[in-house]
Amino acid sequence: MASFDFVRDKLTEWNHRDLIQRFEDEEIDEEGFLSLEETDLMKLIPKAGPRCRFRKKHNKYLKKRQRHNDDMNIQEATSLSATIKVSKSSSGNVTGEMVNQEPRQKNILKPLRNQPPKRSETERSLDTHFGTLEGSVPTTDMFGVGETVYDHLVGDLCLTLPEIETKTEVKKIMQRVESKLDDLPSTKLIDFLRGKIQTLEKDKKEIVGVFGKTGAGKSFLINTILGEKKLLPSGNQGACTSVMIQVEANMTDSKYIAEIEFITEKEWKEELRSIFRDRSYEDGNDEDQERDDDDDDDDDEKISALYGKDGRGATLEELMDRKHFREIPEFRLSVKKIFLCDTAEELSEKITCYTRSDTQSDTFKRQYWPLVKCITIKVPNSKDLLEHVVLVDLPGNGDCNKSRDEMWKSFVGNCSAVWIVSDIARATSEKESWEILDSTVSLIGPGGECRSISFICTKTDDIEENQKANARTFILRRNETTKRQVRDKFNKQKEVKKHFSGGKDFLQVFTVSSTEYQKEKHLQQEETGTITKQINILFLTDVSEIPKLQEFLRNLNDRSTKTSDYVSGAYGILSLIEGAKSSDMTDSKEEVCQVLEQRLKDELKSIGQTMDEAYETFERCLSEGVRQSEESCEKLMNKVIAPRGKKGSGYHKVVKTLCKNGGVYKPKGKRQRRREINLNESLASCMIKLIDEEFKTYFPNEGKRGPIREQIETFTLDTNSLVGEHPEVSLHLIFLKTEETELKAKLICDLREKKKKIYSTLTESIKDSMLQCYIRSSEHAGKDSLKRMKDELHHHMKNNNIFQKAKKDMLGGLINLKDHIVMQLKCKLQESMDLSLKTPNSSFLPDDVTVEYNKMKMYYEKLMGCSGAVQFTPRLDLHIKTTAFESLSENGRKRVQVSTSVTMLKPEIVKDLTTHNHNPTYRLQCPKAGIFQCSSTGLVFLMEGKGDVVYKVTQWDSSLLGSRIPAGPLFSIDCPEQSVRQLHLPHCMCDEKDDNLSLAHVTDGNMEIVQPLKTTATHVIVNVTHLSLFGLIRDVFSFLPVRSQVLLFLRPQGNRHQKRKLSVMLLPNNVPLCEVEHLQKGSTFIQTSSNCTLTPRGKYGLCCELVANSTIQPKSGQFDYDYSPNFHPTFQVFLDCMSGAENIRLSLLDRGSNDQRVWECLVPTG
Ligand SMILES: Nc1nc2c(ncn2[C@@H]2O[C@H](COP(=O)(O)OP(=O)(O)OP(=O)(O)O)[C@@H](O)[C@H]2O)c(=O)[nH]1
Ligand SMILES: [Mg+2]
Repeated sequence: MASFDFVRDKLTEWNHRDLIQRFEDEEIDEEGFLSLEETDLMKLIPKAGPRCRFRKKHNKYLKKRQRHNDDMNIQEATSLSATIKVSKSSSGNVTGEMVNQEPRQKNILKPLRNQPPKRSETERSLDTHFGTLEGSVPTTDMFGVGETVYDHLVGDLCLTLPEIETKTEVKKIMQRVESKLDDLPSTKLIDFLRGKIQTLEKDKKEIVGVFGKTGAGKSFLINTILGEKKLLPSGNQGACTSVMIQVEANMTDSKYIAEIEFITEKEWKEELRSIFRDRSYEDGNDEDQERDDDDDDDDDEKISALYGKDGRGATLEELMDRKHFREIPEFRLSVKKIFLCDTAEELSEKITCYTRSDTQSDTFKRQYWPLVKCITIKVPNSKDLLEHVVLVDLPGNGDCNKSRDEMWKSFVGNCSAVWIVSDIARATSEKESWEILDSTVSLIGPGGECRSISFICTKTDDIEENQKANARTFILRRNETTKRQVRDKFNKQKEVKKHFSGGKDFLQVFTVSSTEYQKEKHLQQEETGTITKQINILFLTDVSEIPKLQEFLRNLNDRSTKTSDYVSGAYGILSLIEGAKSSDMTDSKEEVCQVLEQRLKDELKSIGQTMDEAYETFERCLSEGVRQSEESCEKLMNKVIAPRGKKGSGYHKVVKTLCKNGGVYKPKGKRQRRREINLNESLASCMIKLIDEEFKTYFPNEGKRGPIREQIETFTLDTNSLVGEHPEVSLHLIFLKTEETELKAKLICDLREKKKKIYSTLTESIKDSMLQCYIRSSEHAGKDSLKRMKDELHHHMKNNNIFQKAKKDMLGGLINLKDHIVMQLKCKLQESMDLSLKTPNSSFLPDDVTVEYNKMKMYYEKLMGCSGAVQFTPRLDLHIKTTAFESLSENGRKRVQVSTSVTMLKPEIVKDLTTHNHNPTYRLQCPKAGIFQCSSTGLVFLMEGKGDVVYKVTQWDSSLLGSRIPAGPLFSIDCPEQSVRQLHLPHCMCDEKDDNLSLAHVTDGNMEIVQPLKTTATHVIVNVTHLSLFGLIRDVFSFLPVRSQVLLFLRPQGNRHQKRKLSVMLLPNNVPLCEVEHLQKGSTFIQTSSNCTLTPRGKYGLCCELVANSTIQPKSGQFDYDYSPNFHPTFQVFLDCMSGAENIRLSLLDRGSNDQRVWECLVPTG
């Protein structure tokens, strides 16, 4: 009972008393209340408004509760460890005290047990390094340098989990930070931080529009790609999808969800009225009319679907009677109807009457599709393909219903990719597919954002009886021929070619058989033998390219980029918080601010110039356009209102409807052949033609980026360049860098949206200028009304400077675009500079976020790849800022104090000393005393003053080594200024407690063994007095696993028929990448998540998927664990370049452990 009270209290407190009964009916007690999920909320609170309000309060409450639990843990843990420490120091024996702490310990463990049972490897691994987020803070060591922390940050590259998990982990971190912000009072900085965290999640989805003639197999294709036997209703003869359906991933739980959005009651009434009006034309109420039979079919289909026989002869009022909509109260209430199901089949059945028109059904069952605006289907377990992608089944060619038509156009204009589906037997002969392309090209091209078009030829399995004996050969041959024919035909489409540059991958042709694929998949699930499986897969990829379409979606989904964007933004936010705490370097801040403000000004000037050039170019084209349009305006108009072949009188209705509808006549029905008649577009066509070429140059969707986008991409305040000189504000600079990146990405999206609007300005402006005249014209009735309408239109068009105005409006759009880009860069970056560099130290900052910062930084570096890492300063515990040591100088002993933060620097490669048969020589310019790390080799130098460190990798001398073996490269190091005080050499051991590791110091042909000062998780540290050759060695060979890397190099394709060669190298993690790259000149290094853990002298195998004809040699290779100067590939993969796969999936299998997968990644080979 008490737990229902809790629910009642909460609902009352949150002003949701009306829900109490509903919650009680569903028997939601306290536990249920606390674990409510989105799908439950949809069921419990169907209306979006109250649901949103409830969700907000519910989330806030859960966060608060979670935080409270965490804080309790921290308090408990802190007090426990404090007690243990005290007892340890006083008695030297902790046992007795620990026993007394038992009840406390239980208290700590309890909430922890309530956490999700399965914590990821990454999280566990991070926790061992940093302590859990529940409170432990990184410790510093006896030097006060805090190596423990930074070494993990810089060196822990052995995490092998995919980026997908990273996002979940970093989201959790940011939720925690957000909840820390929740309780703080509102200040400019706090509000800014809150806003930033919220916008991290915002993500624009990529839309794939699936077009095609009815019956082509679109719905079945979508089902097959998603691995669902039945999801979108498909199949029956005579039944077809009649509404737009968007399919996306259900990211929250395992339910199949459908959200049905209806048109409004008013809109349906309007549609019925228009059907009635059309019928009255038929009855001869007006002087002249022409009626297309197809219109009647479509209208009748809608009426009989919804009303059955009752619809015949009924009046408008009767049809609007609410009794017809009793089963769908959501329609009347203008809310979405939601279905939640456990299986796809169940959902499919439920939504059929909302999606399909079934003309062949014998018995009447009310169908509601005429009332549906759009359906959204959410599919569980489809993150891989659909997390950032939406597939939209787009039947027909727009709609006569205004709101549906607007939605249809908006989908089409937002498509990143267009799929045109057609039956393979008619792919080139059938007009429909090509007409779809023709009629949508300006919407998807200059007026949209389509980057690729795919022709998908379905039903490849569908063959004649006499071809069955040689089915496979016939199918393969027909696939090939059709692909060629489609490409040839596409290349002849002038209109399409005009709008796209048509790069290499712009048009793709796929041949698929959904039926065969489903059959084979089903078979595979039943078969267990691997041999059968392989044969089937081969068969499938040849005959049905469904896997290629899945790969297409996977690439578009691009989860890793989205994760990187999220992590980069989150890292910036945490850097700002961390940076805001340290306020005592006002001089530096001021200096940096001045430099950045000047750079911002210069960069903006150059963007402004490019935009002005664009303006001038369009000005010229449009002026010519106005001249030509004014000359030929009558012709342009007559093309639409008096077309050849149409009888003047018979065309009366079209012109009248067109005037009533703002210049547009949309034929009714779903038939793809019916093209919209648009007078505004026709009037603008002359101007559009003249700007088309320039528009493609300045705002291309694919291929080149265009000058404006290039300017945005190259814009930079170059904050990295200031880190060396001002390391104390490096956090502020990191924040500014991530802000800049984020803003640029946003501006590129804005550019895309705004260019679509600019393109439609000409037509829109003309529509605007003609609007009053359309209304007047539509009022003409009776005898000669068509002539009077035409005269009215002609007269208005000639006397109102409509073309001049269109030109002005379009140029206005360009000015607006320039202002937007310049102002956004100026204001947003200035705001970021003010917040990070000009805000006085704030006491209102969340509790310490150092742990979160360090974790995020690690993710950031891991995702961005080490070789491309920007200079950075790992953040140590804020309380420890400097470390001191004694230095001997000319003036005697001197105490030197350096910052504990490590500055990552990119070394310069000394060209004179690096010829092609020599290893690279690096020079690291350390500007002052401090700790500096080389981003290429991982070496760390503690400098007692300014100095250039010059170093290279050299060959081990086996006669000096004797029985010892190298455990790292041998570095020859020099520093003319003699200012290196300490050297940290990177190792690759998984366990730093391995005491077989020591350091060899080679001078003048003698090798001295130096015992390390300390070994951290990633480095071996030694004090140095003089420099020469240094390298890590081991006393005995060890078979313990080591942190390793898989490096990939692709040798470019010589000619089209040659196979490409991918070299796969297995190396210890402390071999510098540049050394290997240097030896692999002529090949391209492919950056992937290369880290893994391998066993020295272990046997491994390589597996290559997603490309049909690849060969790998050898079948098994050994991980050598050596540091000889020549690094040879362990495996070579010969790729068939004709197979067309853009990505391949590589996996490394441990032969000694049942072929367990120890590393895998998706490799782009395009
Ligand atoms: N043999 C064969 N039949 C297929 C294949 N794909 C689809 N079909 C059949 O083609 C018919 C139409 O498929 P749908 O997926 O409903 O077609 P659609 O393009 O969605 O049609 P509309 O909804 O009317 O626009 C169904 O009977 C399917 O079973 C295929 O690859 N092979
Ligand atoms: Mg369909």
